Amino acid sequence: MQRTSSEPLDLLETAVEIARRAADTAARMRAEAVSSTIDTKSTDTDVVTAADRAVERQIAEELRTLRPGDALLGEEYGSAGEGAAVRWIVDPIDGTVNYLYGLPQYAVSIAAEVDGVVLAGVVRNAATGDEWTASRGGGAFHDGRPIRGSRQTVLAQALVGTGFGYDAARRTHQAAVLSGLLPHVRDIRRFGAASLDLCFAAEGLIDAYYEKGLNPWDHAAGGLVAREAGLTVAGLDGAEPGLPMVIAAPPALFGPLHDRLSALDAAGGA
Ligand code: LIP
Repeated sequence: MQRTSSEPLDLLETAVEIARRAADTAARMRAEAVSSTIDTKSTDTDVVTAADRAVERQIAEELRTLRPGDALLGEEYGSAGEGAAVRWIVDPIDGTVNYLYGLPQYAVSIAAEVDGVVLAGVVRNAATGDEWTASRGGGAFHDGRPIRGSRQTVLAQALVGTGFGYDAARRTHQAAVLSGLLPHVRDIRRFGAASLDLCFAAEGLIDAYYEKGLNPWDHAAGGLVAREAGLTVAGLDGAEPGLPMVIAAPPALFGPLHDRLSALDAAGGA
């Protein structure tokens, strides 16, 4: 039965159904790969790439069946169906290094955008089953429980999440930014999956999060969860969150963190 609604809760229902099946596939493939890698000596990277691609194909096929007129932007296969009002933004496995190592911090992230505005999003930890959801104007939830971000107001007492790119030149600059920020916050946490980092900030498990170099599929769903939990989610100098910078923080912390990151040229470098 094809679906055409662009109502946030209807979009969320579809995203959640698909994300749950996709997360099961990711978990199953990892379990199978652990045994097969030992038997076939295929490379770890092949294992991760195979799972990434298989999960995105599954998501894309289910979306084509349920919502044939919609567009899709996925990490592995890029864009399809340009120009449609509804676009699905998909990261099949966010936290691929964690997936490779078996660290239980990797997620399926699916967001639904209508006319350029994200209206629904789900982030499902494929290792633990933890699931964060949000719909625009409808609040943010962890396993169905309403969540709100941190009430921390002092940057020096803030636990701040971040992440680093893969490119050595970019990591050099990110390390310099980190060393400039570290003396001014309580501490730093690096979990390895942006979508989950944003959900942790939405729940107050960390006080704030920032990262340079995120693609739309990394932050579309988690960014809505954070926004609906009361956080400010933006780039530097009033920009939308995007490749140069994503900052997610409670309003009282956003300014001090933003200004510190701006002074450190956090959006600069490679
Ligand atoms: C990851 C991001 C994370 C970043 C990692 C990596 P991937 O995405 O979610 O925030 O710090 O370097 O880019 O590559 O695992 O899908």
